[in-house]
Parts: sequence; C-alpha cells; structure tokens
Amino acid sequence: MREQLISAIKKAIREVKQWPKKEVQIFHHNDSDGLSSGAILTRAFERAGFAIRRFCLEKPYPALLQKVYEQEGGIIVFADFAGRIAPILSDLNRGRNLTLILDHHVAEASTDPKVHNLDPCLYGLKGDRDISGSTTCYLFAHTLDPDNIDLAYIAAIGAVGDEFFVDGCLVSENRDVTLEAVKQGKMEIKGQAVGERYYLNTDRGQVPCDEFGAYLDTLGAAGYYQDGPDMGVRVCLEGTTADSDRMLADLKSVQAKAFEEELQRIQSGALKKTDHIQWFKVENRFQPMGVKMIGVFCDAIKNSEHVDSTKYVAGFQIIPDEIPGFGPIGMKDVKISMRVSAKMEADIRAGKTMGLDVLLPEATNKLGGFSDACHTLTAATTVAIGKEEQLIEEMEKLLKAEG
Ligand SMILES: [Mn+2]
Repeated sequence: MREQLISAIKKAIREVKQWPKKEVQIFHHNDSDGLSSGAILTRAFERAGFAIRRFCLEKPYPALLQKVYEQEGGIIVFADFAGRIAPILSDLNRGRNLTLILDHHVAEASTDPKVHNLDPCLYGLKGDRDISGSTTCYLFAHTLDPDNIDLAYIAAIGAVGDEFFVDGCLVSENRDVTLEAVKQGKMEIKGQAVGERYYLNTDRGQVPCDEFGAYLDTLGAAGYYQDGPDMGVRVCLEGTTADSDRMLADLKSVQAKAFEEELQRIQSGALKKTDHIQWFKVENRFQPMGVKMIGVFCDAIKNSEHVDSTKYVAGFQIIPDEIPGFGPIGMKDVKISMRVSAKMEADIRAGKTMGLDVLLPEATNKLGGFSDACHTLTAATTVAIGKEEQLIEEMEKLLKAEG
C-alpha cells in the first residue's frame, strides 16, 4: 500500500525532473492543513531549483480550473483538494500539462497519464485517519530529496489541524512525521487525560500545535483576500512574528465586528423561514473575509436563542470574482453553508431527519450548482447568484417528498 504510493510518487518525480519547464504552479487549500501543504511544497520545489507560483484557493471552482487549463506545458500541483475531481482535471488537461494531485480526501483515479493522482486513498490509506494533505505533501517532498526531512514538523501541523485522531492520538503516517519532528527536537508530545497533545518548540517558546493550527486557520479564512495565506505559509516555514501577530489580531477584530452586525440583523428579523429551513443572506457584508466565514457564522449561531432549533440553518455569501494573485475567473456565484442545532443533530444521527449530505447536493444539482464539501451535519455548495430562494424551495420539495 504505502510502497505503491511511494512508487507512484517516484514515477511522478521522474516526470517532473524531465519536464522542460522549471516552473511549478502550486494550488493549495486555505485551512491549516492546506497552508502547511503549500509551505512544504514551496520549500521542496525551491530547493529543487524550480521557480514557484503559489495560489491559495478556498475551493477548486470549475471556473478557475477552466482558466488554469488554458495553458500548455506547465507543471501544476494541487494540494489538500482535487483528489475526487481527477477525472475532470484529466478531461481539462488532455496530456498537455504535468499535473500532480497531493490530496487526502476521497479520490477517483485519473484518466490522463499526465495527471498523477497521488491521493493516498487510492493506495489503501485512510485520508480521514492515517494521513493529512500536509503529510501527503511531505511524503512527496521527502521522496524528491531526503534533505526535506526537516519539513516533517510542518506536516504534523497540518495533521493536527485536520483533527484526525484515534483515541486522541495521531496515527499511521501522521504519527510517523510527528515522531520524526520530535526526534529533531522541533516538537514534543505530552500525554493528557484522553490521548495526547502536540507542541511545537519555536524560537518564541513552546506552542500547542492545535493553537498554531487555529492561528493558521484565521489567517487563511478571515485573511483570505488580504494576504493571510501568504502570511500563513511564511509562519509555517519561519514561525510567528510581531507582524503575523498583528495581522491575526486585526483579522479577529474584523470578524468579530462583522459577526456582531450580522447577528443584529438576524435579531431584527432578517431570518426568512420556510417549513423546515431558516435562512439569510449576508450578500458581501463579510468582505474582505473569505467565504469560509459564512460557515463559521452559521456554526456560531446554530445553537443560539436567535434561531429555531427545529429548522435547518442556511446562510448565503456572495463569492467575489477574484482569486488572489490569479485574477478574475468570471464567477457569478453565491455560496450556501448549512448547519443544524444539537437537537436536529440527534434526529439526523438517528435517521429521523434527512442529513445535509443528501439534502443540499441533491437540491444544488437541480439548479446546476457545484457541490464540494457535504457532510451529514455540515454542508456547503454554490449556485448562481439569484437562485438562492429557488434552492431553498428545492430543498423543501425534497423534505416534503421524504415526509
Ligand atoms: Mn486536509
């Protein structure tokens, strides 16, 4: 299993080394795992003598992929997403670029030999248990050049950030990278009541890895349109600084203010209600924060007195037509995030109420939208601006059909 993954990585590396163009475009996710992945790949490709163009994405939107694949002869790397859309990337690529996918989400095999899907899920590892995006990138980096062993601690940061623990402990590949970082004196593991806690030894003292991950998450999400991801990647490689602390504090206050204002709107009746759903639009009032924030906000209110605990919570945020550093991609979409109260969570777990992983993507498909991350209790998709009300109606239809 692991050996087959490593030999697939070796094959991809051979092609990278033979490729005429010595420039790599790295597309990575904006959470702590994605930023760690971006940091590892940036350092590894730099060391191998490649020029780097790095882009941080909230999602690999179809409109963006279309633009990316207008080129020919490039080396394109996706990290911490895209494992599942390897067939789509294959159709877009048609042998014209060397594409590498270093993801750990549920994956589908590539159909273009020039698209290397190195997602460990295709090799018997569990992406929600054994290996994070960052650890996948680390395996790649370490196979590319054993000197990259010093990046093991960054892989551990991403693994802790994604919170895939077994009885409170990192396991399998994620554990191996952490033990390597401990051996190098860059981390310490301490036992606690349940499982373990992981610490980074930094120039500014010991920092719990989970706190470091939350720091990165804020830079990447609240700071998405304000160079937060660049700072996040720098912080992974060089540690936090007074500058990064200041950026974090500013972002937190922007977020607190935006959330407070939105809550006031909801209190004064901005929430619309149908039979099973309560919903609202923030339009672009969360700008300049990223669209992750609509999910964070729904999370913040889902169990509050301001919402009805018997109805699904849905919020819409307009997606700005801009990828930082990449430019406009011609997108006119809105993101919907959905959450449920603790009461509904119990009903969904008991099978009495439809889970969001079925409800939202089915309704989204009817309107030609894009579904990506849909789980039973949290879900998000995108539809064209103006279709918000229709999407709610489609969900109501599904719920009524279900009875
Ligand atoms: Mn991840």
